[in-house]
Amino acid sequence: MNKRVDRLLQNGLFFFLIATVLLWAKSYLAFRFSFNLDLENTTQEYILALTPLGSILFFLGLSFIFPKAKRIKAFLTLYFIMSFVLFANVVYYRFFNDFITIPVLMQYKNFAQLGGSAKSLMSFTDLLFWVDVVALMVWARMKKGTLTLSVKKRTMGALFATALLAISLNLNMANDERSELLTRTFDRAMFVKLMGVYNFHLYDSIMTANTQSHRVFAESDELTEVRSYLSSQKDPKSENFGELEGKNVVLISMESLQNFIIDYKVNGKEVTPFLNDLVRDKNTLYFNNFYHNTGQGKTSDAEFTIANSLYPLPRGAVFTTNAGNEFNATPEILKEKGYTSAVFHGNNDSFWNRDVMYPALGYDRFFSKKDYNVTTENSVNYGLKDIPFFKQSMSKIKGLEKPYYTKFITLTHHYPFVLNDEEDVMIDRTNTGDGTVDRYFQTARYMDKSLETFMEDMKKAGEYEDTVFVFYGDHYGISENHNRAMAEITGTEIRPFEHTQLQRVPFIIHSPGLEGKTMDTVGSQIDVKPTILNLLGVETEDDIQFGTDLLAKDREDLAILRDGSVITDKYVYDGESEKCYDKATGQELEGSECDTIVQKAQTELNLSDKLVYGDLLRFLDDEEEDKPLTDSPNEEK
Ligand code: GP9
Ligand code: MN
Repeated sequence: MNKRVDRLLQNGLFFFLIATVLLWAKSYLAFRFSFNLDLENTTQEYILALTPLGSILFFLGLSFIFPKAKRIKAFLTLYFIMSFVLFANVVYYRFFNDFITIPVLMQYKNFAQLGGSAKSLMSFTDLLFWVDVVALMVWARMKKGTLTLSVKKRTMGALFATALLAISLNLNMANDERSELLTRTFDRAMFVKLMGVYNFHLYDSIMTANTQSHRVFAESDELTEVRSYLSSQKDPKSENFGELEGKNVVLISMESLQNFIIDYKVNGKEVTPFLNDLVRDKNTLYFNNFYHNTGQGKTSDAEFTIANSLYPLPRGAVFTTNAGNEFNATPEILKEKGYTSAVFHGNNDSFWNRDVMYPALGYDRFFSKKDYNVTTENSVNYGLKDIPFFKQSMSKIKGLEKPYYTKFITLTHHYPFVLNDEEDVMIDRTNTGDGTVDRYFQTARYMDKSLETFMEDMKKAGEYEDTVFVFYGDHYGISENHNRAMAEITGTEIRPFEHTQLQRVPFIIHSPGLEGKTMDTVGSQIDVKPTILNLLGVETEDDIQFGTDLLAKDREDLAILRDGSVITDKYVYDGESEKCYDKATGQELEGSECDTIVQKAQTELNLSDKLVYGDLLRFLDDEEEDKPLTDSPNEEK
């Protein structure tokens, strides 16, 4: 008996098959329980179970390419890599509710800095992901010398044939479920649900190569295509044109702040008392139907869209993937009007590739971690706490030449929403039992306090009167993974309708003398550039931009989100579930009712992507050169 077991343990094919089954089971369990894939029917259950098999057989089978003596080592390495890919996706998903893509991986610097966040995303049970890897290594070690991965050619053929069969069966079934799966690039969850994580990475690699080649082959007539689409759209102008001409601008990126928090109370206490007063101030324009457009690039995507009025990309952060592009961003435009521009942020300058991207956007100065006094006492989580951050920024902003266009990026209200000092805790936690949600209110309260102190300091320093303050929430802070707790917080079940509505972030423009009101016009971060530039009296008619002036009367109510969701004054369409709702009642409608707006969203997102991938704005200079000289307003006579 023992001998038979022993012989089995030395059998390469047996080793291969056991490993395949282990990895298959592990992958299936991870797909099923670590990702929230919204399985709609039993066919999708079967697909999910089948989906890892083909790719596992294929990738592990690659070990046969190696010489016999090295095969076991190659096999174990491949097994380890696949396990690692799976594990990395599981951890990444816990926070980002998304899968890793190559462009995101290239931002490895960000991963290295995740520190506290990464640790809090892992648990002791994660060790289970590695039990099989260790077991196989021990097995190979014990049978070293006798265990070889040599199989008959026929067997090898059978293994690859099975792999091929499994993959094509998978593709067929996936295609029946979703016909345009491979072309709908923004829907990663759908892809993983129907094709699995491993195939997703293969697909992602091909897409990345494709993107790179886009730039090389892009031609200037593609810019004409974008232009003609934009000129076919209405570009209304507000009556407020030039109302804030010559004023300083202070943009404030409010980390992870969603709009539902305005006026929200915990145990009778307001979470954001400062913002609640500010939105009602007579000199404040407050937009309460304003959405974020961000994708995987989070804070940096919001920065990108606000500066350029272009959409961020469906994969990766445009700050990292396309920092070499030509842009026509707000700081650069304002420079021509005599503005000095600067960014203030308490984190490393390389985070999100900002040190490279800011000069490309036309910023003159970037005050980052190295310009601040950052100690363990005055930092938490990602870095310098918001209150000392604003305090220390005062002397820097006072030193800037006027008028200035500045941006302050807050940090403390970032996942996992932790405070490390009793003094910073100014409100109770909620008690949904979901730690992330419960802590969210405490860090939001802290950030609100920091904004209040900043505003007071600006007043004291005499920097208030001539300045326009623009506050925006950068992106959601609480992902779909917390729907149960959020249902408790909002008092209603979170369907795709409510989920889309939760993507609203506060957008506030405040300036002494500005005629304030609350506006329920539907808009998004893409509209910030034209809105601000119009207020400052800067013509943007010829600019290539997808947003419109939020203050224009005959403007179309519209917000297109990066996942393909669309919101108008009538409809809310959720891109992920593809469900259409009545905006006023939240009632689900026939999908076809949303067809027109879905189409428009697709066209706009595709054109914007084409523009960024192809670096099409570089052709603007050529256009300029083609114009007769007398057209140039800057011509020196
Ligand atoms: C890091 C800060 C947070 O510098 O902007 O980035 P996020 O994770 O929100 O994109
Ligand atoms: Mn952020």
